[in-house]
Amino acid sequence: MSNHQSEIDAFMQFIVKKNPGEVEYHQAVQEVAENVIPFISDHPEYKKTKILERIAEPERVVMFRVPWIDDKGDFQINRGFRIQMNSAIGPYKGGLRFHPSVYLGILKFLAFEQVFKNSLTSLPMGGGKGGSDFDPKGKSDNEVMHFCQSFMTELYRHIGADVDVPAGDIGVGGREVGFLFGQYKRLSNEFSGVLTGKGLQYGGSLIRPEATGYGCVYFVQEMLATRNTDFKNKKVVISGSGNVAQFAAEKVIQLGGTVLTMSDSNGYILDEEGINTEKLSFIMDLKNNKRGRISEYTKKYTATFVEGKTPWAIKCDIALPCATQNELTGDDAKTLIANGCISVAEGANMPSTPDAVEVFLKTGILFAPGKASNAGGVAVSGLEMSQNSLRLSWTREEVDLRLQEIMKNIHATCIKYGKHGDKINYVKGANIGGFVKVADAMLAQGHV
Ligand code: NDP
Ligand code: 2IT
Repeated sequence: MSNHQSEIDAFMQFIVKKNPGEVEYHQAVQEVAENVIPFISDHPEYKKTKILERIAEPERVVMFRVPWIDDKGDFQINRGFRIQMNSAIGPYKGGLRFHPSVYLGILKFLAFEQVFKNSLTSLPMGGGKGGSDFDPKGKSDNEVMHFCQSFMTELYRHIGADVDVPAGDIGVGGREVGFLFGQYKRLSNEFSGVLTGKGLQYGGSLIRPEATGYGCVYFVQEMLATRNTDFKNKKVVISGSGNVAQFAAEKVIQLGGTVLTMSDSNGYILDEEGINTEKLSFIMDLKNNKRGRISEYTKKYTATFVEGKTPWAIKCDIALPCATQNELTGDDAKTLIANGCISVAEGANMPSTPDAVEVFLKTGILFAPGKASNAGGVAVSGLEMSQNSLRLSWTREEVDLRLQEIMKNIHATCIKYGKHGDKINYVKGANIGGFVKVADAMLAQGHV
């Protein structure tokens, strides 16, 4: 146990009391506090000015009613949110999540993580997150559009290209960003880079759809290189089948790995032969256009569908959780290790429970926390903002190279702050590496 434990406990009591019931938020803050509080003890300037306490209090939280009418003509009311967490190093930046589980605690955890993640990218972006308890599943395009228009009718007054720049997350992809952008433009009479993840025809960046998944795999490449190995012939287990999972799978296949599984909230498919490029395009069409279920894969290809389970019991070399928070437990972590897994990188935000993280850190496998390994998405969002400001579009190759460079730099930052002897604690490295820049900016800006 760290000799700072009583300080960490006291800090967490303060956080729990101030944010009652927001368990995911407590979890995200605790993980950072465990690394940052011992670090702060050697930096009295951060302690005296209560930087961590300030970082854990959102600068602003907006909550609003989102009324809309469904295809049957019935009234629907959802709740909308935007958490403007920290603007010390740039405009608030972070995605929007549309999922029935959304409430303040989930968005505050995501906004808090985003502050550190965005800092790690080395681009000038503060942290934010938003969304709604709206469930896009089973809704028509028309209903999704009406919802997005109503959501933006309130949100537009709180955002702006130099103020707060939302993007996608769970349940928010190209279709939703398009509807949101259209409504922002109508209301503000302005065509600006106010959202990222836009379509290529209206200011989007090449490689933004691929960026989170590709970035995650680039990060694993860096970690594997520290052990003189790579993706060739590695068995890879992936959860999720949305944006992040799809492009993580694509990059793994390109690098010679074998993708054994993908999943959705109903269960996972196991394809012992490996999901190849052709099979992956079937999944992309199934998920992005037909909006079907992953179980439908077994109608077309030889594979097993395992209902109601996550894929962590499948023997693999590398695991990439790319679905949602707390999808990989301590027991799953033990199973992965027992099966010989050498690396786990989080494509999702906080997919590993604290118990799982503890197992990974104890056994010393190559474990990358989401704020480092999934930062590629927001990094290319930052590049989309730059291109919008310049009124230019960079080529695929140029954006991809910049993304690779950024993931390498994040890996180097994790080493700088997380190396102990021949071991690298990427969790500590990412937390402290992300903290320092934000803390120094806050110090410089005075009592804000
Ligand atoms: P998508 O909506 O495209 O896909 C989400 C996937 O996760 C779907 O397969 C979905 O299944 C599954 N999923 C969602 N919720 C649950 C749940 N409660 N239990 C089990 N499975 C679930 O989202 P993304 O791919 O964009 O996001 C995935 C993760 O990556 C999230 O944690 C997100 O915060 C994170 N992330 C995303 C970034 C981005 O650029 N998009 C950037 C960085 C992180 P189903 O269809 O059944 O709901
Ligand atoms: O969690 C994340 O980093 C995202 N959902 C992407 C945010 C963004 O602004 O691109």
